[in-house]
Amino acid sequence: MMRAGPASPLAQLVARFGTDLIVTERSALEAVSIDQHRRHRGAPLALALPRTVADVTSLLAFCNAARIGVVPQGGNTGYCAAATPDGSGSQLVLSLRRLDKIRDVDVANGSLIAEAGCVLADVQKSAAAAGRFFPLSLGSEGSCTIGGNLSTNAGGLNVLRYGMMRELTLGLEVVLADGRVLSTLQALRKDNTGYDLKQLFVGAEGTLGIITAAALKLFPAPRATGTAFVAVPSPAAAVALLARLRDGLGELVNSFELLPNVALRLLDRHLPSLRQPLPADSPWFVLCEASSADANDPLTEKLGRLLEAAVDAGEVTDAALAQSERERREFWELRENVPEAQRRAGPSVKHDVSLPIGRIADFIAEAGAWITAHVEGSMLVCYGHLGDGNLHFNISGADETVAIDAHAETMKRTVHDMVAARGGSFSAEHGIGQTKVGELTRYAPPLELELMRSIKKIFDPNGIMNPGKVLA
Ligand code: FAD
Ligand code: 2HG
Ligand code: ZN
Repeated sequence: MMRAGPASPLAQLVARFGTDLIVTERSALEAVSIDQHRRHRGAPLALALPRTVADVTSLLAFCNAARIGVVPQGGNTGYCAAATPDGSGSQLVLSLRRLDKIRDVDVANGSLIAEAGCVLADVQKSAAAAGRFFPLSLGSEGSCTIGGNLSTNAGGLNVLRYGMMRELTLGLEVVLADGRVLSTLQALRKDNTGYDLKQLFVGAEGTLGIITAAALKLFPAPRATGTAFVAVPSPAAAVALLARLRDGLGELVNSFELLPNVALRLLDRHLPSLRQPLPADSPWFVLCEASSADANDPLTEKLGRLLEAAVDAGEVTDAALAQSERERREFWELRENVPEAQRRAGPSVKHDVSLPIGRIADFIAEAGAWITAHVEGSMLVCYGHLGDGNLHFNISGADETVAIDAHAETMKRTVHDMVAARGGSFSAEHGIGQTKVGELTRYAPPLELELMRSIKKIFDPNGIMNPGKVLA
């Protein structure tokens, strides 16, 4: 008589959790198998769609015992293929999209508790409905999730004033690899009871546990804003303007974004319906904004006066001040659509770097000159969060005949070495995922790598949490 062999891991998962929680249809697996750049394709074992924290607990306990790799996924908008499974067919993608409740909004405490699958824009709306403000703002906010924002320690457009996701976090609920739940959702602003464990999961890219909910900070709603689109002669002038605005407006400055001329030309070519407030005849532009909780604060006038002084000092050559919310939105749409305009222009090689702000101008000069001299037919689109010292130093081909990917390795090494020589970082806000694992091994001090590996072993001794991501 034939004895039945042990059931496959997939058969065991389906038998244990059912087809509502474990999805195997090819059509459902397609979207979760590929990163948003469509450059990394994996082959998942299945897609898990838990409905509750208890589901996540049982799933992880099961996977830990069976040694099944688990790849957490939120909106799948990340830039480093961190939410994409490998090609082995053995890893389970675990999407948090069904855990999407706002559990609590506490105006007196200035906090909100959101489940990990909440879309960022919905969290912003919940805060606004309570007369409060949740400041994290990204071009992907209509689809990225709080769990993904926490796990990448997302930055975005308001870091200058409010900080990255790490600074916006009061507490977390996390399911550990073995299924136990660690909860610090008390939303306390002060709590010095030993090590701050929650912070280990922020920026861990799903390698230490699964975040199921977070207590987040709320702020007073901005009731007055001053927003300007400004032409500047150089990155050095932009840095001087940043200092001038911060001297004049203090912590009210929330955004300071740098855009090169080529970004506006790409926007004009690929998204011509977006109105451009200034003639595109300046080499560089800045989009800056200040906001105040005081509805009577005349920020547009104050910004206008500071910009006039900047014109006299040679830091600014032209400026448009938003005169309405509609104009303000138009300015922001330009900035938020730069990645989309560059995507439409063809493949690009991206570098997400940060530097001390005082080193930004000489970095752009040196790295830009190197690209021009060594990568024939290249188009450098260097833009980003100058106020945070963070540049997106992205290179496309000037036309479709240029195979820019062929230069990716040489450009990466040169750019990252120039950043490292200035005390900067090769990953400012997009993380490591699977695309920058080699870079972390190369640039991180050995002691940091050793401690990171020790932490990984404590939280995930069987190596089931997002295998192959962050640490080699
Ligand atoms: P995913 O891509 O699904 O996952 C990202 C990582 O988090 C993966 O490692 C995944 O395994 C892990 N993860 C997801 N959920 C959980 C969870 N619940 N528990 C544990 N691990 C989890 N990023 C910025 O920082 N600043 C920007 O300005 C910015 N602008 C963008 C603009 C555009 C147009 C696009 C497409 C992306 C942009 N991004 C930006 C990148 C991206 O949106 C962010 O990294 C975002 O935080 C990812 O969220 P997500 O839900 O899509 O996460
Ligand atoms: C942004 O700031 C994003 O718009 C995208 O972080 C950066 O496309 C990029 O490289
Ligand atoms: Zn960015």
